[in-house]
Amino acid sequence: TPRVFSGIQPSGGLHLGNYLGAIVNFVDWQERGTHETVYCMVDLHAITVPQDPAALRRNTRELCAGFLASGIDPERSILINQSQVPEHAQLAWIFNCVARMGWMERMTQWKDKAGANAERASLGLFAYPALMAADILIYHATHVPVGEDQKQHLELTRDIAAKFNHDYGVEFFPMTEPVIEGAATRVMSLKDGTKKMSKSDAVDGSRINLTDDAATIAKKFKKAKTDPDPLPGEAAGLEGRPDVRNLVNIYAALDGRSVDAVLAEKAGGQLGYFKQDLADLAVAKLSPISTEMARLMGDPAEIDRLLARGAERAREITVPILEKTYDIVGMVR
Ligand code: AQP
Repeated sequence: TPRVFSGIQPSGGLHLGNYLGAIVNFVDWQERGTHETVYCMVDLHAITVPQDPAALRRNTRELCAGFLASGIDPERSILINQSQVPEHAQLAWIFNCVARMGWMERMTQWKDKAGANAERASLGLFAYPALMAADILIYHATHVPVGEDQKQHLELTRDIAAKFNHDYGVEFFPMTEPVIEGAATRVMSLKDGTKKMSKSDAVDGSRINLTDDAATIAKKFKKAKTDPDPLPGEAAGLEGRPDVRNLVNIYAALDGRSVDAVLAEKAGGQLGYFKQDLADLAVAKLSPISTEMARLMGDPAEIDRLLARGAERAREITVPILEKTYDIVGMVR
């Protein structure tokens, strides 16, 4: 069966960027039914930067609740927590020995996150993309729906697969395709339209969390950075206005319309009114999800049961692929 794999870090709460850039597409692949779909909370990735243990545990369960509330069906998709399927980390070690230092050093996420302080960054942060390649390739997944920011890591995944196949003279790991699609592949910060919306941004007002209530959502959009000009009549008029462009993109994505269609209706409108409309739309779309998340979080034992079951199903796939990999590499079994 052709497979789709993707993951999200439990490094904080889910935000609108994760939802529109990733989860909406995860649900879409599940609904298409053309591929087996595997979705993962990547807790091993989360600890590449410091995490408080209690918060990590809560964020992992909350992320699971977010997947379920957004429409991931644990019967039709395989829903797992990374550390519960040990073959991810085991294959990652092999890939640490395949990937080259120089490849990793060129990763922009590494450069952004380690910054000038690479000496003090964790070894895990440096090796992050090799673990990501293992997450995908331990399922022989061919399609990986992600936001725009993950494009470079997916190219590296192909490089690792190709080098492994070449070094060992096999055609074992497939070439994966990044699937960067949907109306919002790059949702930007509400405080800076040139920076992506992210969990790790210290300013909570920079993002809409899936758990925010209606009043908080309205307040965050109201305080979102914009400029004093009214809305243009078409997308071309958003040139040089990244903050406004971001808000219009979010509106269009939430409403399932094109940016031009939204602007045709709102042309000439003041941003203050548009922000109110946007808040209403966001609340209408997100409040059923946050309500359902809160309900699911009331029974963490049920979430844990579900994840244990997901891990069992996943390992039917990952154990044989790891065994075959070890065999190719020459490990005595
Ligand atoms: N702003 C975004 N717009 C569109 N897609 C996004 N994704 C993340 N941010 C946006 C996509 O969500 C999936 C999970 O990514 P992640 O777990 O790395 O989430 P994050 O919010 O990017 O996490 P952090 O901790 O906040 O990381 P950094 O340090 O990168 O800011 C991916 O498919 C991602 O593309």
